[in-house]
Amino acid sequence: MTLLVAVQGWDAQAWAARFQTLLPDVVVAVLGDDIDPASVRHVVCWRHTPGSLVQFTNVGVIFSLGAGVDHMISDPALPKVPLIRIVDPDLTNRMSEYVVMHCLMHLRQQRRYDAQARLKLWDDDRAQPAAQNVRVGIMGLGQLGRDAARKLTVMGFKVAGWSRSPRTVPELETFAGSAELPEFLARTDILVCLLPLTAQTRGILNKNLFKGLARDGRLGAPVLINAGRGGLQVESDILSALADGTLSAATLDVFESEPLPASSPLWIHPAVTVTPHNAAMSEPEAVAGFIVTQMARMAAGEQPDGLVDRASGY
Ligand code: NDP
Ligand code: OXD
Repeated sequence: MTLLVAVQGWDAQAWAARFQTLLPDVVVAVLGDDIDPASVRHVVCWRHTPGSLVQFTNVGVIFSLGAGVDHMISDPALPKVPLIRIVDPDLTNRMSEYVVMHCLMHLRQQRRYDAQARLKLWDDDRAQPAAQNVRVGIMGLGQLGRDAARKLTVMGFKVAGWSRSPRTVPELETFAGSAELPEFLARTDILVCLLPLTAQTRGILNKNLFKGLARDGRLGAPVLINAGRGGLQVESDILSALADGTLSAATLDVFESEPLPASSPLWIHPAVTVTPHNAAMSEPEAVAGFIVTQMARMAAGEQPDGLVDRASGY
């Protein structure tokens, strides 16, 4: 029985070594190794080349090495077997650190003070709003969105969340579906996007949506933080919204094209913070452990965590 590592952009050998340590009795191979395709029962993948898994006709389950599964579902030739994604506290905590940090950076105007420091400029005359007067709206109330919401609430922000289906989350104002999106946006000063990329969400962060954000907030104009997927955002609309004051700033971890091309104006825009799609990196220790646990559960006939609903695309 073989576990196959099919990854692009990450160190496949390092992942294979980690799985081999945890599964000493299993053959662990990397896509491209000289193996019998019929021996492959488990595949772990991250941005594999579409079509490259069709040869593994005995595969029983495919794991994403991340929380997102758009990189797998976009492959029309993906074997029709259960898909499992990462639902792990290590990854969740990393994302919440990112979201809380960037909400605080915008609240406390840290980019402005960085720029002032480079000029040795001592200017403390701008008002500092309190977190309790700033409304954060989180798009996506899944594993990541709910944890970020809880931690932002602890920091004092007024937090609300938006999801596809109605969700009840203790101490959180919630909105659902396209009918309640306008009301959610109208009460939001910092928009945090933690949505999956699906046919329904592609391009959702566009100029019409930005125009619906609160115009009476304490940050001057609304702020966008996107750590979901680049395909959710229309980058030309973000740039024009920053230019005409519809948005005051953006923090972007994900991009329409990754790595972000050197020609993108986002790199050097003074109101944009760019991070290289590592808001919540998959840490091999934690993620491989999660996958091995799910393999054991499935072998025992139990329901695994992180089962993906192919129909909804996440
Ligand atoms: P979940 O599947 O747990 O949650 C997804 C949430 O999005 C759910 O609340 C779901 O609604 C909501 N949603 C989905 N489609 C729609 C829609 N059409 N309209 C409104 N809401 C919708 O995902 P996670 O929280 O675990 O992860 C979210 C995403 O974060 C991942 O898919 C991935 O793209 C991204 N990510 C990015 C990382 C990075 O480093 N930048 C790291 C990890 C993840 P409902 O509750 O009704 O189902
Ligand atoms: C993920 C990611 O989906 O890192 O986990 O983007």
